[in-house]
Amino acid sequence: MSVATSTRFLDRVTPLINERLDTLVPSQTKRCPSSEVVDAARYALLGPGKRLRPALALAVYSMYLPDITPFLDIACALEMIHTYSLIHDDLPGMDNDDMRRGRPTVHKAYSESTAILAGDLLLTHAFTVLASASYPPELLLKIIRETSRYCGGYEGMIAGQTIDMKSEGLQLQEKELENLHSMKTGALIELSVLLGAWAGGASTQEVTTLHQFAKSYGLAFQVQDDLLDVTHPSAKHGKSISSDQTNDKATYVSLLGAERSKKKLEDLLQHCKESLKSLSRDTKPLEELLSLIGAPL
Ligand code: GRG
Repeated sequence: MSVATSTRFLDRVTPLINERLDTLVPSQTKRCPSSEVVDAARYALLGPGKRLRPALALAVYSMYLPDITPFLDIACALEMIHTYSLIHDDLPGMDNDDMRRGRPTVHKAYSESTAILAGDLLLTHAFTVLASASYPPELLLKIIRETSRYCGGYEGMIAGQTIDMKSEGLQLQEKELENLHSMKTGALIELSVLLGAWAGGASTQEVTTLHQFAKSYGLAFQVQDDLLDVTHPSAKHGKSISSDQTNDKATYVSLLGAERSKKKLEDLLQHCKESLKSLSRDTKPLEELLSLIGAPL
């Protein structure tokens, strides 16, 4: 399955990702009849997300190998992990959000205990999917180890979420905010790019350049998210008030103000473009995914 045609990259890969997610997380198996937790996991996973993380992984991979078939399950595992983080982030004990992806959050549509288990299901099942991919054992081991590390509680997404929760009501310095976001939101974005690069066979230098791109992309994504929270809260949460303000979160907008945050966003996007220019590859799919966060606010 090659994705090198003229339509938009995201439009080409989204149906492939959605179809595969539906198969990888079935509503029932031979040994396991349908259950509410599985239904809840599928409700969250198959909802209308942008599929940004698998698309990033596939965009990087396809710069090296045009047939994305062997890598598709690994890209889908990233979406499963992302969806788990959203389900848990929305819980009353965390951000307490009622709406996600334009629909009631999982704990609202089902129950709190079902939402916790649905998130757990997606996280653990993602590792089953990764471990079942057809790659040489050494590469697979690296993919599994790094996925665990980037999502984990020491230097990954859980560590970022922990700092985020502890920082509510506090005014952070810019470096502290950057550290928080590079783990909470950035880690999974970096991981997506790195998995595409490793599985695609990028050189050490290309991996370094792509990692720099991913770091700036992840931060730009977060600055944009903070700006959207105040400029277009209903587009983001389906509510007319800022969720970050309600939860007393430290954000780029509260720290730098809207104008300096916009300038920071521009600088980060510029760095992303320069990183891509230095790769002698077809970077069009990545440029397209970059333009998703570069849209004027
Ligand atoms: C609960 C372990 C744990 C971690 C939660 C990533 C995260 C950590 C929470 C998400 C909270 C949040 C709204 C962060 C802002 C950036 C972000 C991840 C937005 C949602 O990502 P999109 O816009 O969502 O790619 P879709 O629905 O399109 O996939």
